[in-house]
Amino acid sequence: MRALVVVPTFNEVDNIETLVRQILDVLPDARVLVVDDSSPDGTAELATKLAGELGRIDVLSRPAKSGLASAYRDGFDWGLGHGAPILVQIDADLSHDPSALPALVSAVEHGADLAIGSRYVPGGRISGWPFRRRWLSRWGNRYAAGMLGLAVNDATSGFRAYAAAAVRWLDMDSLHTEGYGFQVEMTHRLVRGGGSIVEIPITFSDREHGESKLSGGIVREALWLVTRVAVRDVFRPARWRRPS
Ligand SMILES: Nc1nc2c(ncn2[C@@H]2O[C@H](COP(=O)(O)OP(=O)(O)OP(=O)(O)O)[C@@H](O)[C@H]2O)c(=O)[nH]1
Ligand SMILES: [Mg+2]
Repeated sequence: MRALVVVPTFNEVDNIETLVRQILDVLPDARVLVVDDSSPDGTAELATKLAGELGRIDVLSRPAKSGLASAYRDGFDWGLGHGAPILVQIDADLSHDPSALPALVSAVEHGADLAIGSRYVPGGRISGWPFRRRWLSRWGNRYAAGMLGLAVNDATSGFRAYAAAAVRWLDMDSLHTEGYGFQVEMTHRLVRGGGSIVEIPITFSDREHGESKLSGGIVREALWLVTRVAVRDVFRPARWRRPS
């Protein structure tokens, strides 16, 4: 297996088939793991049917909606247990175009600990978001990068690929955030611990089917995390270190 692409889902029945077909197409030697939290719309049943039809797909069904970070934690654990050398994150809502996957995976194969699909590097784009959402994301990212000293343009992006070794030393069991603040938390740990990051430009498209799970609580959680961690950094040395 070249890479494991982990797809967290909650009510993505209108998106999952298009997505997994595209992933399997662009990465002929990768596998897909759908991590579904008992979606009432039958996402897991459809994914299981696709697994039988297409192969290279597994489904991890969890009993209740438990948040994005824990879905990735469980998905990555599964991947490490099955010998995946690279672990990829992608949203199921078709916001992340699978055609960028080979570039992300290749960046890790060429030595990056983390490759981020970035909206905010030259060549990156956002399609379909209203001004308010763009503004929040852009300035949220500037705030996080400034406060945490990250030379990263899109630390909140959920389209990314990690080297398996990096996932191990980043210790996802001790994360403090559940929403997309966890993307920032992982990025920060990786930078502080001496890991390397490459940003690959992507076009992000707003979802067309299904409902967004983004809430004010998730935004507040992320802002609070950034502020708290920035203060803590002043007093405490890095706890996660890249093994040399
Ligand atoms: N397994 C699982 N997946 C989740 C959970 N919350 C969100 N997801 C999935 O995570 C991905 C991102 O969620 P979205 O609702 O698109 O949230 P978002 O991308 O932050 O917000 P939008 O930009 O408005 O779409 C999607 O594939 C969701 O189905 C959860 O609690 N459990
Ligand atoms: Mg989305």
